[in-house]
Amino acid sequence: MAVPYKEEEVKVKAKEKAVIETVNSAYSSRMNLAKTDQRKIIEALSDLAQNRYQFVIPIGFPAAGKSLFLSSLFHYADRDIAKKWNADPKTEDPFYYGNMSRNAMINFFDAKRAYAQTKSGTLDLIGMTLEPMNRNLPDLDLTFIDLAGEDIQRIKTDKGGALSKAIEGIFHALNQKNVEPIFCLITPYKPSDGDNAENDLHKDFLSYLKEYHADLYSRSKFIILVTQWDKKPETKNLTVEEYIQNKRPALYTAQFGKKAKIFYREYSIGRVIEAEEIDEKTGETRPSILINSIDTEYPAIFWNKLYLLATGRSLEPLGCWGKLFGGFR
Ligand SMILES: Nc1nc2c(ncn2[C@@H]2O[C@H](COP(=O)(O)OP(=O)(O)OP(=O)(O)O)[C@@H](O)[C@H]2O)c(=O)[nH]1
Ligand SMILES: [Mg+2]
Repeated sequence: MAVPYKEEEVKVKAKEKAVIETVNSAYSSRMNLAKTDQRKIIEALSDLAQNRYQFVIPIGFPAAGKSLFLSSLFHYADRDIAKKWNADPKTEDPFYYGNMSRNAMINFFDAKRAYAQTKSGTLDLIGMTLEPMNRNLPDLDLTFIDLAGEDIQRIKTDKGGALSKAIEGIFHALNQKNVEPIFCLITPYKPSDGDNAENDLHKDFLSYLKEYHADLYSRSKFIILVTQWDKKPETKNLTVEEYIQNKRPALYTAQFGKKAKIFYREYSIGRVIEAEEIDEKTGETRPSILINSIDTEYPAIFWNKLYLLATGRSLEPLGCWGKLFGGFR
């Protein structure tokens, strides 16, 4: 019986190796902002804006859960067969490398592992079209921008209060008529730097947007997502709105633009177990996670909300979502 066991082990190792290789190549091919001309970023994003792409931009500290939130969305979009729409990933420039990252995110999820930290100075630009099966509903072209929390946190007054030129370039490019980006303000249930630091980061980001890109601010839509909601004890009776009100008052009381739409939602990628793993090269242990079960309800609700926000149309027959999940505030 020893031989088949070994074969199985070899297969598992080969699969893991393939996953790691995909991910490594995706890391090295992420858009490197330091080496990218600001003009080129503005040009590429302006083209997308003119072609009516809907931008979705997660904002949050390092380790808030931005990349895993996107991984969860893309995994669902790729793998769920019960949904009433199809995801068509964009593979051509400027999405070529972002598509590799998207694949890596999905492979990592399949292997129950987490996508590693987004390196400072890099970003993933991921494009896809959401194609509803119902022919009466329009297709939706989407661009997701995954930034590094390390770069975003520079907006905090005590960390300099200014973004890099390249990220500034992104906001300039989005500051066009008819562009109504959706910012996902990502804040974890149990932040490692504490609730006050989280509150300040989002407050400073909103102040920055309001002051320096006022038109963009007034056109933007905001979804406030409390991620890692699985860390909330099941016995604890708490709604996401109560949580925001108590722990992130700056978000609760923020004066968004007149047209701004704002929603609160909790999110969890699934059942996550924190574990350590050994680095094969260095032999050192490092913190890691095992995604024990993948949640499908949170991404399903989020995709529906996103489509509704962007198109004003519902992917599901009316009433169905409300009945099943209690709606999306
Ligand atoms: N329990 C639990 N942990 C999560 C969840 N989402 C993220 N995490 C944890 O948070 C860590 C960081 O998640 P990422 O998605 O990489 O964070 P990020 O915001 O992209 O961080 P940067 O790339 O540094 O900006 C993960 O390794 C997990 O330990 C979740 O839904 N549940
Ligand atoms: Mg990340």
